[in-house]
Amino acid sequence: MREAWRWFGPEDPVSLEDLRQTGATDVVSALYKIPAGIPWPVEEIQSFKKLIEETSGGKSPLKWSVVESIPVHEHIKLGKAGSDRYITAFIESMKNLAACDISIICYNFMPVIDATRTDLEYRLPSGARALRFDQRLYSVFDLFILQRDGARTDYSPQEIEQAQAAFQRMSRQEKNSLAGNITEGMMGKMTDAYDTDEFRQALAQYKDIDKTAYRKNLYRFLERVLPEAERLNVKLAIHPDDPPRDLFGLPRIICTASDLEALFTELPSPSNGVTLCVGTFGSRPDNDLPEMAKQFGPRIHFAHLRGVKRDLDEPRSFYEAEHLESDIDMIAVIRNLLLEEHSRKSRLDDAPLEITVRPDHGHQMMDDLNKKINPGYSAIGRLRGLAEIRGVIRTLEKTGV
Ligand code: DNO
Repeated sequence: MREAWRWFGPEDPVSLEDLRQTGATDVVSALYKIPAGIPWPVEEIQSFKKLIEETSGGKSPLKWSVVESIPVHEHIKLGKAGSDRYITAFIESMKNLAACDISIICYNFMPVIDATRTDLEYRLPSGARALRFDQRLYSVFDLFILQRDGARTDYSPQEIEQAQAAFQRMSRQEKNSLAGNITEGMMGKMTDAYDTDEFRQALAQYKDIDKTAYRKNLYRFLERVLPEAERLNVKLAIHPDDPPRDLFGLPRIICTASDLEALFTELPSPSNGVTLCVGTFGSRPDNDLPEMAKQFGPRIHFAHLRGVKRDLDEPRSFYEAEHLESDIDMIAVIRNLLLEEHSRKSRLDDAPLEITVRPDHGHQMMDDLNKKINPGYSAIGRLRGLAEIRGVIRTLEKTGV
C-alpha cells in the first residue's frame, strides 16, 4: 500500500517539509488554480511535480502519484450543447499528466456542490474539532435560509416545525456561518463558491434533470474519456457524492454499491474505477464498506481511509470520527484492500500492484487549534489518522493479513 497525503500547494499551511515527516511517500494534489474546463499545460504539471519531487540536500523522496481532482466543468454535468470542448480539455489534461507519469486521477460528478458539511468546527468531548453534517441544520438552511422552491415536499410536517424552531433560535451570525459552510464549500472542492442567490440559480439549472438523465451525462462524458485513459494506462477514480444521498433536489448518482455496479456494468473499461472514500460511503448505514472493498477491489484505484459516527437518533447526521473509532470496521476494510493487492500480483491485468491510500479530514487538535488551518486538512489530526492506519497495515502485513 502506498501512504499518501493531500497537499494544496505552496500556500498550504502544512508544508512539504512537514509532509515528509509524516512518513508519507506519495502526494495527492492538483493544479487547483486552473479553472474547470481549461487544459492543464505540461509545463505547469512538470514544474509543480518538480517542486514536490525534488530531493536536494538528501531529502526523502516524494512522488506526486494521484491527482485529486481534475474538475469536471458544470456544462458537462448539465449535458449542455457545446460541452464537448470541455471534455476535450479534460482529456488533454489527462494526456499531459500521463506524459509526466501521473496516472491515477480522482474526479467527481457531484452537481453544484462538492463535499458538504454544516459545521467545520464541531467540538468533541476531547477538545478537538471535527467536521460534521447535521441533518437538522441542513434542513434549516434549505427551508428557511435558502427557501428553496419545492423544499417542503422533502420533509415531514414535524421536521419542518423543528427546523423552524431551530431557525428562530439561531443568531444572525450562526445563520451566516451555516450558509457559508454549505455554499462556499471546503478546501479542495471542485465546484464554485456561491452566495445564497448564486446558489439558488445554480440549483435551478438542474430542476429538469432527473437521475436517469444525469447518469446519461456521466456516461456520455466517460464514453469519450475512458478509451483515451485506457490507451494511456490512466486509472480514473470517481469520488462518491458526499454525503451520499439526495440534497437540495439535485440528482446524486454515486451513493451506493448499486450505483457503482450500474456504472461499471455500463462501462466496463478497466480504467473506470472508484475512489473508495470510506467515510463518504460509510455515512450511509446500508453501505457495507468491508464488503464494498472486496466487491469492487479491482476497480479501487485510490482510497480515503477515514470514518464517521452517525447520530443514534438521526442516522443522516454524522461527525467525522477518529480514523479507527468510527461506525465502519476500518481494519476489515484495510484487510480486504491488502487481499486485493495480493490478488493483483497473480492477475494479468494492468492495475497498479499497490493501492494508494491517504488519511482524510483529520481533527483540528493540539497546536493546530491555535493556527490557521484548512478545516479537515490540518497537520496533527491527519498525522494521527495516518499513524493509526499505518499501524493496522503493518500489523496485517506482518501477520499475513
Ligand atoms: C473534501 C474532499 C473533496 C474531494 C473531491 C474529489 O474534503 O473529499 O474535495 O477531494 O470531491 O473529487
